Amino acid sequence: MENFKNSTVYQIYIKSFKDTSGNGFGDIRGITEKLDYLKELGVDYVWITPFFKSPQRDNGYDVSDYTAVDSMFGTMEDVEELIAQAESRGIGCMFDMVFNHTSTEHEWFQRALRGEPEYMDYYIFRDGEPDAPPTNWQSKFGGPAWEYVPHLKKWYLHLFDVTQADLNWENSQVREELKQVIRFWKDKGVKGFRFDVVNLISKPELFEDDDRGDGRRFYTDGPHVHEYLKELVRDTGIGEMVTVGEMSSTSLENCIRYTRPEEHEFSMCFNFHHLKVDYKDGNKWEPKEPDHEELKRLLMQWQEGMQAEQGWNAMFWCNHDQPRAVSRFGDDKKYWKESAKMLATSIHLLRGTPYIFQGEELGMTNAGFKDISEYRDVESINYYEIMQSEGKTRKEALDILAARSRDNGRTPMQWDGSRYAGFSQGEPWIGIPENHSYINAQAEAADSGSILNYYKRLIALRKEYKVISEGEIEFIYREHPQVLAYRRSCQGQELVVLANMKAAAVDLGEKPELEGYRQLIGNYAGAECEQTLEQLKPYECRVYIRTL
Ligand code: TEU
Repeated sequence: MENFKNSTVYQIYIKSFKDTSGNGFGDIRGITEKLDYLKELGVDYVWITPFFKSPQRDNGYDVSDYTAVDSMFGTMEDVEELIAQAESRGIGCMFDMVFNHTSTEHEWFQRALRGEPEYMDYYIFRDGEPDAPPTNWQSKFGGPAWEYVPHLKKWYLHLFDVTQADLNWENSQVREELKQVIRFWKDKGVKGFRFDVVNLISKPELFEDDDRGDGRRFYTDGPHVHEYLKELVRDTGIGEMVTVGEMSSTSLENCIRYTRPEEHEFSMCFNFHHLKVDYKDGNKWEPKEPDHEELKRLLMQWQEGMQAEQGWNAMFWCNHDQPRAVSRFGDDKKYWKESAKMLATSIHLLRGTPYIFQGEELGMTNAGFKDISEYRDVESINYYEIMQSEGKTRKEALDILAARSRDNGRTPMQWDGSRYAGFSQGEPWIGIPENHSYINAQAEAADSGSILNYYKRLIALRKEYKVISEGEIEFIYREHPQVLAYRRSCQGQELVVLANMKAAAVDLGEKPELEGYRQLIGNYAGAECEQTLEQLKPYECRVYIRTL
């Protein structure tokens, strides 16, 4: 069995995990300090978001030197110590490779700006007049995707921030440079990699306008992407390691190719379709209530589609770009514990490798920011202006940010109930929700019914039962509008998962077939646990198992 199938990955957003220096920013030593917590939780890998040299315009996703550690996070020795300490606890480190673009402060871009042809060809420069960008594409963070450089009389492409220039993967020299980066970290003992927006690396031959300025169809899963990934994997020998690609606006067909073993690309990939069910008309800045039927339809489609072709999913609700799942798909007040546990159960027991984003295991909530001065994210700050320029009031824009901003997932890890939540001795770079008085690792470790202890159990079950990591999946109650339900089976082990995704109690309609099963885990305990088989309480989930 491939080891990534029975593994659980924990994502660390370094800036907000643990600060050991007191400057308000998390650091590498902070991660090392908390390795025992992670071991106790039971995770196999930690994916650490970028700590490489960077001007931090996009919190490290704007890298100016791929093989140097940014001094704000520590030193190379700190990184080596972290890798060694993690390994001694059986935890593998996965580093985050941001290869679609570099910071404009990267030496390559600086040399391109100086007009060195060799380095200009590292990026995507196009001729043009100062008032006519090559295409009308919008950047993902708002505004045009092209920036004019007067002294070169050329435009460069940036799908993200203006300080994140897209690399030209058509240039084999660029591909060689990036392979060197992988070899460098691999030699340090890293066990896996996450690849940022890696399905955007292959740009089209011809750059054309789009009716709505949305260039995605031209560069998403682009013409040579599979070829480039195969080459990268082959030439760096990372085929034996755990690799995960972040795939933006991708398709099922492509994700099958990115992950099926005989393609020799990645172990697994992230897609985001299920996290758009609360976008009106696909627009992140037009929130609506989550559409649970659509959520269920998408999960079923991807689970079945990937299974049919031996693809493999990375399963997740949260990351550093997303609002907190319990606030978004659950109820972070009345049914805080129940809904957090239901969300955990439903995703961890699907077919794929589960990812936990720091604090998710505590049921951390959205930030609750009320003023624009509390936000730090470049995308949020840009869209605050854009939304108002498009006619929204300040209040409306702030309400949308409160639901949608990436900063919701970036507040400091809540270690304890003290002033700065045990994250730092000094004032953190971004605010901490008041609920850290009770939503924190210390309090939850001591409470057997906590969300934290529930996660520990789920992670442990994955190691105990092969059916969780390897079982086939089949959905049941397919047409039910609010219950996600499935059966997994593997070599005589069978598992049934029932999850009520909403706050209203619900009837299943007909009794589940549970002859010979026993309950393995569930989110209602003790006296609350009296159950009729065909009814589920608000956000209730139950898992049953039998061995044939
Ligand atoms: O994110 C890719 C990405 O496109 C989204 O998650 C994006 O943040 C969101 O859709 C905007 O609405 C990756 C990283 O995870 C993110 O932090 C970086 O900002 C981005 O790439 C650029 O490197």
